Amino acid sequence: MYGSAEWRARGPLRPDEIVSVVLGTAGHIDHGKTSLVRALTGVDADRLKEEQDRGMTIDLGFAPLVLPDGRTLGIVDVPGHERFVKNMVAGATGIDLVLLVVAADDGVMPQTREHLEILTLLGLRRGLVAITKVDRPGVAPDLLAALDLELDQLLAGTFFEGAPRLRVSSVTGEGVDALRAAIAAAVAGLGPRPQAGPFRMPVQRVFSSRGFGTVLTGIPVSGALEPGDEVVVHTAAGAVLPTRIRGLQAYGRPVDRVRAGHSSALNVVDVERGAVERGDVVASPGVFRAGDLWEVRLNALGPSRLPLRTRSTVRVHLGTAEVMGEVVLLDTDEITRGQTALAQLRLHGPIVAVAGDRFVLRRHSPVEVVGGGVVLARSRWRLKARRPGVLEQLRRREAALGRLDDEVLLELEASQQDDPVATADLAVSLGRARNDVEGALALLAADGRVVAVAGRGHLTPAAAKRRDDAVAAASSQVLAALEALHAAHPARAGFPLADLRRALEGVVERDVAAALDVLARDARVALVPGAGPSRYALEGRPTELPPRERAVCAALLALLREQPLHAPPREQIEAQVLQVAGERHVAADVLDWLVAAGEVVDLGDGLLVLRAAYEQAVAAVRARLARAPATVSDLKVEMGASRRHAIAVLERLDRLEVTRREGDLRVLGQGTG
Ligand SMILES: Nc1nc2c(ncn2[C@@H]2O[C@H](COP(=O)(O)OP(=O)(O)OP(=O)(O)O)[C@@H](O)[C@H]2O)c(=O)[nH]1
Ligand SMILES: [Mg+2]
Repeated sequence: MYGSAEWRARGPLRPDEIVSVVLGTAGHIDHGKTSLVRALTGVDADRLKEEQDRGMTIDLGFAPLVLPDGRTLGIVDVPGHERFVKNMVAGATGIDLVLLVVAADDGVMPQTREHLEILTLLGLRRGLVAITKVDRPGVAPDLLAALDLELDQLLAGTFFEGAPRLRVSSVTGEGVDALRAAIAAAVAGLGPRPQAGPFRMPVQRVFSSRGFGTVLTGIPVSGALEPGDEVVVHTAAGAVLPTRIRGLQAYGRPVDRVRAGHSSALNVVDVERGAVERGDVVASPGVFRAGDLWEVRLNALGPSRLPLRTRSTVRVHLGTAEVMGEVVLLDTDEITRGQTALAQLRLHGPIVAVAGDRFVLRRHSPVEVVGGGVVLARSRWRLKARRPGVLEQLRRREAALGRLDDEVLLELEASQQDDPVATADLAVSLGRARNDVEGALALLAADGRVVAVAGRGHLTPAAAKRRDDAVAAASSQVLAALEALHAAHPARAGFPLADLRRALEGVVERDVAAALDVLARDARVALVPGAGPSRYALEGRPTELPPRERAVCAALLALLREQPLHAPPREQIEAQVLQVAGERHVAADVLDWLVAAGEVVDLGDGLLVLRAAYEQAVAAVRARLARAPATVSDLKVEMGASRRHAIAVLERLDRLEVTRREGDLRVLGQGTG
């Protein structure tokens, strides 16, 4: 039926026709999982030729189960063979309900236990037990009674304790309808899976479909998608491939929406089939950042009696990804079955994870499940063991799991900088939706647990205090530095930031910037207007020049007056007053001051002229040109200027549109200068 023309001909599946829960099988090899899925659904989930030839499941299989109420439930069928535990873990990701299969004639076997442990580590909460092959000769009532006892023991204390237990035969069909009804009841008890948050789907399978391109399948763990939505694929190599949803399918039929808990197939554009593999993650853009260092709570579990030592090499299964890495225990050196530890996973490749995600660890050699746990946070760096501060931080992260406001607060604390953290960055660090983080921040700010800095982000109150103190200290230093600069250069109107920075070596740059902002706002520092870079000055300083500068000023004016439009260039003028000035920069400062005060006009190119002489020259040019156009040589004579000065004056007048060039001649322009 599934995949058949008849099934597809039923047309699009409406969202309310799909149960947002996926059921996964579990159990030892050959115990009848795939046969039972076929008895329930009519679908052979062993789709690979090799699987059919060998009569054994290798990779994940998928089948839709139509429940008595007409709704469709997704089933993921997993392999029982111990060599394919990796595929089993990938299949168990995203499921909400487990069908544990135990063959009546074989009883509890190693992968019955191992799968149970993996499911427990992954945080599964609900299951059913199917005792298969009850039609087999030799399956007598006393054998079944013994198996029941064995199962009671195995399942006591696990999430299977008290779970429905049904005896079935996939050969005769005995018990299959009752099992279907029990599954429907369990689904009803679970309720729909929440679909809040950003979209995230670990990829289970990649294939290309003719005419459609690349299709990625999996069970979304959060969020929802519609055709046309933009998503990214985070790959094992750390790439982030942008793409868009062309179409969506569930169980081989088109749907107009997929959501958390639907076994989904995403048809994506512009992504090669070979570019994506199982373990990659499809996600809302800009929400998640892959990482290779993760802080975790670790629980040792599994068949092994061997301890798990710190710095062991492990395989980490998270989502559908499997990545090698090292586990560093932080509060102890080793743990054995039943024990727990705080740890850091140092992976050999990046994965996408979010606090609260479950994972399974397998030992590198011998390959066996040794434990698993919960992700607490992404780490910024390698953590050292037995650091009380680190352990305290991790315990607080653990307590904050599932409470977004606490997660946000801890992330702000962990940012360990006294600069505000932008909301977008916080959301990405946490892998949470921006809206949700904004909501949490608003509540935290209202309670005074964070401080908002308009337009920049948020700080913890402690960081805000440190920040205020640092800015206050920087402010005093800025004022002192400006005081000193003004004393050294009384004729200068202000000082560019570069001068201030030089005077404030050792003070953090961003504190200087913040201090200048505050001082300007409080009208204690002024920004001096003028061309070039901004210059800063102390507000309300007397504008009068001190005696030495006044003397220099008089000397300069006298020099300029002597030969108004024939004066030597600036450097020579400065040199000529050096005796009065004492230092070269004093003459330069005073000249700048005269220019700023408007008493001297800077013609550029080092040419200076007294304002009065400049204005006389301009008047002479205007009068001459009012009669007729004239050459530079004519105008030079009219102005009584050197050729250099005459050209400089005329170029300035051209810019002001008082004059205009026409070939070799100047004519009067429109400007009033
Ligand atoms: N008599 C009888 N045989 C069964 C029943 N269920 C399964 N079998 C047989 O048991 C063998 C294994 O069945 P599968 O369904 O492939 O077992 P599985 O659990 O899927 O195996 P793996 O996927 O490899 O772990 C097959 O030969 C089936 O025909 C049953 O209820 N009665
Ligand atoms: Mg199978």
